[in-house]
Amino acid sequence: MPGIQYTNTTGNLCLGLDLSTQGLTAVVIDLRGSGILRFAINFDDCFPVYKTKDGVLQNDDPTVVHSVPKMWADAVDSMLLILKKKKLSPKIESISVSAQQHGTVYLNDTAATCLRQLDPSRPLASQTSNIFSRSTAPVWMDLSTAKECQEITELLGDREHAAHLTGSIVTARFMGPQIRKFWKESPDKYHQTAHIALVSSYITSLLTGKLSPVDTGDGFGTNLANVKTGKWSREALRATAPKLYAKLPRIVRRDKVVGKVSPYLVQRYRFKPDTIINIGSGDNPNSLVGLGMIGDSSKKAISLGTSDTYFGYLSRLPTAERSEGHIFGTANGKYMALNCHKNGSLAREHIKNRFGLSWDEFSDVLSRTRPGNGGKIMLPFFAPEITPPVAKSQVWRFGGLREDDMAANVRGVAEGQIISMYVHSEWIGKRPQIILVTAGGSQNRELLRLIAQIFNAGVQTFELEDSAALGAAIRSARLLQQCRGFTPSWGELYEKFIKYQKAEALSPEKEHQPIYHGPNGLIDAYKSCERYALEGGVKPDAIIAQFKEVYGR
Ligand code: XUL
Repeated sequence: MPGIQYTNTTGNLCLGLDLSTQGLTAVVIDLRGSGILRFAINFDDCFPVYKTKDGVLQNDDPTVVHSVPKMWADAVDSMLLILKKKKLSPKIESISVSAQQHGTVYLNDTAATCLRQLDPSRPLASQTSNIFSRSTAPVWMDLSTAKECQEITELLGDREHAAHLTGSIVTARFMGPQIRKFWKESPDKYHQTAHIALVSSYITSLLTGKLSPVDTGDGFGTNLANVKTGKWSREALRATAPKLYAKLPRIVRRDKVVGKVSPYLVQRYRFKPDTIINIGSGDNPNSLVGLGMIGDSSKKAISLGTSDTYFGYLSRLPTAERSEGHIFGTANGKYMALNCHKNGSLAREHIKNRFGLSWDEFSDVLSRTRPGNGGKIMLPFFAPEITPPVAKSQVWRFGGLREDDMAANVRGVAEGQIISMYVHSEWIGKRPQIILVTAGGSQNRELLRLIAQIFNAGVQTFELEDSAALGAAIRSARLLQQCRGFTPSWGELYEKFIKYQKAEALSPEKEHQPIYHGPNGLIDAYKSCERYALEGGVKPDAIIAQFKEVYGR
């Protein structure tokens, strides 16, 4: 990776581990800020035995999306063996886990003892394979709980109350509705479940050798916590499933040491016994740190990963009523607002593969096509969508966009996705002057140009695109220093560890602004298409015709 190197070998290393949908990434930083190291493992490539595609299991019902917690244990084992082989593990002083949010891992009553007594001569996955009361874990892409969402909403009163209490309307991929569905469908297995972890607390438990609490970064994305008190809400728990409180991890508001590495980590991978472990958190709250946004609500971020997310820091809870988006906790005990667009990189990839393009060719096509696409608009819901809510996959094409028109489909998917992000993020505070862009898609300069145009904002990218793993590593560094009696400010840490791309921030090109933002511009036309497709509104033909008239076909 350009610009990223590692120079220190003297110790005081801090590790961030990010278990995402498709793989596990480790970022190692040293306290002096003199270098960064990165390692990555891809699930499909490294563990074909689990038969995942893009990190998840195939299911006939596209709304059911699970992964395999045993595979994640295998990935942790492999990554820690890499760190041992590179002679880094004995120098690591502090570890934080980041993980894909919302996934739930169901453990039985042997889990606590098994984790405490792991045998260092044996791999992690094989000796933990009996700790699950459910062998698969529904992940954030699972949208199969529409019925349970409705039931919980009714039990809580209404959507507004649910959003006010828990930070989100009752949301299909969240822990609450997922648990309710499991309880309804498999009551025996539910009652055999002693502990329900989020992915971040499950991975943290593998490191500490004991069941770990969750932080509010991940714990608020559950529909089970009260976002005002930072505690589990008895009311939400009652509306979800019986005897639930005893099965949930403790919830903790800000970073704190939850344990030291287990004897298993010390003996198998050569960690020092006093290496501390921070509370784990979700990938988005970690990205917020890895992008330098704690305390700064003026900037907003877009992560172009498996999911696309748009998020910003909030010092206070928002009060306005809303029907989409989420509030999560942050490392400093405050809040962040987030929208998640599930089709993300998989939809872009679908179009890229459909026309046999490489990513460079995809970008090239984008650079050669005209902003506005001559009024050809795509709503690219290749899979069910989270924002806006779309229950059944369907790709909508308007303005004469033909399915076999390569150039117009490439621009159509990119413009459709970014305009959707723009339109649905209005509730997340003031429009920013700078948008920070991270994750895989941030390498694509043409996508960045499009973000600058559509958001009418400068766009900044980073040397390291793994902002979640970096954020976790920075949280480890801060906690370590805090334990040593000196807590650095977030700003000091950002200065040391966050490196902007040397290339200048992209600015919106003035001449293209009216095409998107002018009256009857592409954003207005897109809104009409969405209203027509998803809400039964009037056909968008007239507004598209006007667009073509003014801005060209
Ligand atoms: C956020 C969300 C996704 C996952 C992906 O609410 O569902 O961004 O965290 O890893």
